[in-house]
Amino acid sequence: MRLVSVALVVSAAPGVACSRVTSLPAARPGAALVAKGLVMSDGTSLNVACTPTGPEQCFNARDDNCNGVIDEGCGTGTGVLQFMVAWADSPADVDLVVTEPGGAKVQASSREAASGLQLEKNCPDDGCHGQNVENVFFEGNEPPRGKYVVEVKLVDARGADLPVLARLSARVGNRTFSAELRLVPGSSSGKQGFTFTL
Ligand SMILES: [Ca+2]
Ligand SMILES: [Ca+2]
Repeated sequence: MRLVSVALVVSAAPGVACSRVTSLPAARPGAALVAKGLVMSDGTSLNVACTPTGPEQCFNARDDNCNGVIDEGCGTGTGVLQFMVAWADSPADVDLVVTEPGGAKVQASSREAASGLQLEKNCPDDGCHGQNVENVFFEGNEPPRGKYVVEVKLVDARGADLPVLARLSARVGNRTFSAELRLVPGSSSGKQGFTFTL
């Protein structure tokens, strides 16, 4: 009862411009987007619990501050869908390949799909200065619905220590999740990732 009476006093106080509030704030873009039927590749576990570790760090494919955005403030494109792999300063050639519901693949050899899903960078060949990341994101608010396949491939170890350690993160709507990958050459261990339905 006491809390209620305090609230009434505040709202009736002179100078409080209640009339300025004309509508409720809009929901964050992508609030309704949820990854359903998430399946990881064998031997890879998914981390869905975000633990804040401090300010956002760049080029680590981690939502360090747990605000639902991966590597924000780093000049990295983001949107209601974002997939990012980071493998530090390894010389290895690692590729991120995202197949969207219509079957179009976004990857180093075809960096943009008709939907607007796009790959930002091909590392290490684009000159990544020891901060290898590849980032695929969707800029609008209505990505194609259906099944997505997100794969990380070790294309060529190029003399790197094995396994190549990489982190794959995803943002779907307002949630992020991630997985630690250990990539070694070979048909199954050289390709890891997940599928989900939007
Ligand atoms: Ca963040
Ligand atoms: Ca980060």
